[in-house]
Amino acid sequence: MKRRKFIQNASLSTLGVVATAAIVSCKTETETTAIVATSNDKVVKPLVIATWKTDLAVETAAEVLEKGGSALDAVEQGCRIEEANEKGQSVGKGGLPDRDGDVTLDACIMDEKGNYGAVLGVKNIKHVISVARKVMEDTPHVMLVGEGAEKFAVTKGFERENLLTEASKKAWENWKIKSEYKPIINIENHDTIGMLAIDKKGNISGACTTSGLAYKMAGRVGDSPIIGGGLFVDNEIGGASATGLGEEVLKTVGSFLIVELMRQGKSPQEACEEAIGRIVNKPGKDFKNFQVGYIAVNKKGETGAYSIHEWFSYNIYKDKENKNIKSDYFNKV
Ligand code: SD4
Repeated sequence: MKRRKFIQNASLSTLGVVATAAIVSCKTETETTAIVATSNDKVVKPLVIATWKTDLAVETAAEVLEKGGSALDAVEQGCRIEEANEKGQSVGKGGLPDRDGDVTLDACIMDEKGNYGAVLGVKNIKHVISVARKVMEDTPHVMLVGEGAEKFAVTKGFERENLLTEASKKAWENWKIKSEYKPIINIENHDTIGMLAIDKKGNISGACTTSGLAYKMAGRVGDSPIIGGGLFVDNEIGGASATGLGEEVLKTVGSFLIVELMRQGKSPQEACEEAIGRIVNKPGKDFKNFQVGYIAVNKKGETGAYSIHEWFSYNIYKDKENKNIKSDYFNKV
């Protein structure tokens, strides 16, 4: 099957309004799927959307954008706030450790050119989102893992530090009494941060950073640092990010799926709902004990969010206001 992609950029001048229209179409011999991109609709920018209650992170990203900074700088700076927040037990310093007591971090970042960088299973370095950016910008690779990633970070000036706080150590010691390993995720309270931003130029970037599942097997990596899983950005279409049980997100390539659904004409909300549907509608899938939540934004600055269960929320900055909003969800019984 032949597949061709046409991208056209055209300047239109209608009724004194100048707008840029990007027309993206994917043609095969039997079908024409099209749509998406900007028209002369009002584009909401700057804009930031991030998983969970992440007021300060979103405010920080918004400040970068309001000063004319890039979406890439905004998502990096925003995510660093959560990485430094020791109270958040699923990101950066203070993250809950794996079953051996090691805090291992995963992160990835994507820019408006479709570039991607990631680090997986990194110990002793707090700002892994910035290390992921260095991988993207300063190496010929897209992913560095474990010790190699840590060594790379140190060569780039990042300092090693103990990421296990007293509170997280205590929680791990309590967990060890029973050592019950269930790869499920509490549906109410998580704070992996996935963030998407549109800057004043209309460019979109995204970032995602986490310590992964608490008490995971040593070496386990979830969706967060994987392109198309925890994050995907296509500057012509939009972006998406995930939180929750990474295994389920990975099996459905959730963030990539959402962006592709938007490319086919779905709104960010419809695309998030369909991506959750792909998880929960698998025959025999017992989704009662795990959570997955998605956020998405399209090129126009329309947003969407959806989760399996109640309790997922997201922060959104637009029209100069930063709000935490409860997401709509699937399991209403
Ligand atoms: C993971 N998706 O490692 C992450 C965990 C998460 O809020 O999002 N926690 O599977």
